[in-house]
Amino acid sequence: MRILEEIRNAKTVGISGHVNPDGDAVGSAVGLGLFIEKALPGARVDIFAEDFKESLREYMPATDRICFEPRADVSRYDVFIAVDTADDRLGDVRPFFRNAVRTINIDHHESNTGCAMTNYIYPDASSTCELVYDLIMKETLPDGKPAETLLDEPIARALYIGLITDTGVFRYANTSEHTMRVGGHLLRFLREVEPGELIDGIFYKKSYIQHQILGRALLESMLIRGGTCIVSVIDRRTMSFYHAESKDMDGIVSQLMLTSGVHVAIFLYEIAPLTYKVSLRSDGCVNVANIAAFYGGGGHDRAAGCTINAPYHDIINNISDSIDIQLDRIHGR
Ligand SMILES: [Mn+2]
Repeated sequence: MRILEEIRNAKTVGISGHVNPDGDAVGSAVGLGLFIEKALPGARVDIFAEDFKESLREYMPATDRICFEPRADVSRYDVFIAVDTADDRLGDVRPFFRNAVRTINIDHHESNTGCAMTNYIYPDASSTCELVYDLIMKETLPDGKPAETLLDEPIARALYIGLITDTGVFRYANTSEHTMRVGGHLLRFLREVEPGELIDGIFYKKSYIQHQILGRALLESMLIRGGTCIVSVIDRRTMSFYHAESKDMDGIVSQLMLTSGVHVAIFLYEIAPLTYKVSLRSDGCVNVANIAAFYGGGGHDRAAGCTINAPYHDIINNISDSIDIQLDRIHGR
């Protein structure tokens, strides 16, 4: 796909990532939006996002350009671009996508089969931001110059944030040689903030509440399946005791996964009575995306999630069974 060809005559362009947006969803929307704005100065570009976490707001460039509510003054976009998701998780702006004259979908989720007229979906990419970078790099501007010349601090920072978010700061298996090259190139443009501060601020810093609830989750965790699987559950009472909200639960499953000997981590927290948000991590021996998909969720081979309505022991038993079935299949039992 050539992005500028796709949107050449557009007067209005809308872009949105998924609901409950992370650094890659916002970064890819902002990075692509700022790029299109520079490449097509005549076009109106609306970048949409749901509200996102404070630390991301602090470091994400051009947050004043983001519409946090759907707008009423455009009834039909010439082009609407869904990034880092299919249209099913666009939330309030989904009608804009469905109604648009042209639709484009840019994503790296394996579960996404392409929901737009033009799809640019590569599950091998670390992040949607990596894909946006690739699209920019292969583009030529109307005056014949490479579009690369439009890369600037805000575009690079937005894309870099997506890269560090989805690769866990270049740690996860989705980090390829290409990802590092992209990161290296983007790094050249970062001026407003030190890369180390950006990574600490977005990735490692936690609020006191977050540290407390993380500590509680670690304390209450259990090893199952002979120590190969770790499980932890936080119920609503515990959450309210620490004044913790859903957003404070981020990163707990990854910390559980850092336990020696563990191949799979399962973290549950209760979002409504007997309704649990389930996060799954794996070192690759089990495909947790399949398990999450079975319960109507999604994600990647090694990191996935779903929401399940059942007592938590049932959830853990069922997921543990699914893990056994997968392992048996691998070992040909
Ligand atoms: Mn992503």
